Amino acid sequence: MTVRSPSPSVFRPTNGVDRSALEENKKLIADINRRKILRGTLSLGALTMLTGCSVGDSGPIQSFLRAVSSFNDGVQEMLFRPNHLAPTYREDQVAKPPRFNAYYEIEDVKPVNGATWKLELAGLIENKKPWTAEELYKLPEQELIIRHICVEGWDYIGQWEGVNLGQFLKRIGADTSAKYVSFKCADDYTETLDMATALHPQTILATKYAHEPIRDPFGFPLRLRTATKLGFKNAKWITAMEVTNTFLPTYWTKQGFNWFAGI
Ligand SMILES: Nc1nc2c(c(=O)[nH]1)N[C@H]1C(S)=C(S)[C@@H](COP(=O)(O)O)O[C@H]1N2
Ligand SMILES: [Mo]
Repeated sequence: MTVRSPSPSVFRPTNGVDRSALEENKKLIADINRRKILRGTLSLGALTMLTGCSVGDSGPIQSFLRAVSSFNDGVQEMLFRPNHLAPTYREDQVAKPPRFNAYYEIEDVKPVNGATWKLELAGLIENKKPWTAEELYKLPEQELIIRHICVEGWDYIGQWEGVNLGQFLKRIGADTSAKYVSFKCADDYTETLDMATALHPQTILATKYAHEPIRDPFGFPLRLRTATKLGFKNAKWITAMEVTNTFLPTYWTKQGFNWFAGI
């Protein structure tokens, strides 16, 4: 599998925070604090727009963005409004097909065999019986027509259907007072959601796109879709779900990105 690096700095590991960048940008940080953090609207996208700097740019500004971004996890989490709904869209605005992304090229997607696939359950869950795709596709579906926003600078409106994650967590007897719901994927990607986002009314385990089973590149047979998070939080090709109080580093936090990644 070839690992893609469209904008090298995005994929470069963080070697700690560049303090000089922070010093230089003290005034800007103070400004952002006042104008954005207080309104709870700060995201990496907003930050890059504010600074007029692309996420692909290299140099100290990257470290600066990362520092402010990770500093914001706690603040964003505190300000997250559990029942505040993100915008939804009309069916005629839906992109067909959806737009593909992964940390590798579409040619390198390894389709998952829906007939043998199982969703494994772990951690603070009473009934850890694995689920087959057939069983999951029979659950009551919720529709979401929402915007997908990728930190690489593009977005699209998509129409998704699948079981509401909060309802599924209750069905399997998950401890919803735990801190995190984390996902493992067939391609070794991992993602973790805070429990408030997992229980948000616009978070689903998606099985369909535009009324058809999700196609291979987009996460067949099961992926996450949440309206309140950036693209990378939406794990595709999920193979296991764990309810836990332990924070597990994820693919993008290892790249230095903001974990909460709210939009
Ligand atoms: N398993 C897995 N899930 C993943 C990724 C990935 O590389 N592997 N990429 C993430 C990123 S960065 C984005 S923007 C979205 C893209 O979803 P889409 O292809 O349906 O648009 O999937 C996310 N989920
Ligand atoms: Mo993304």
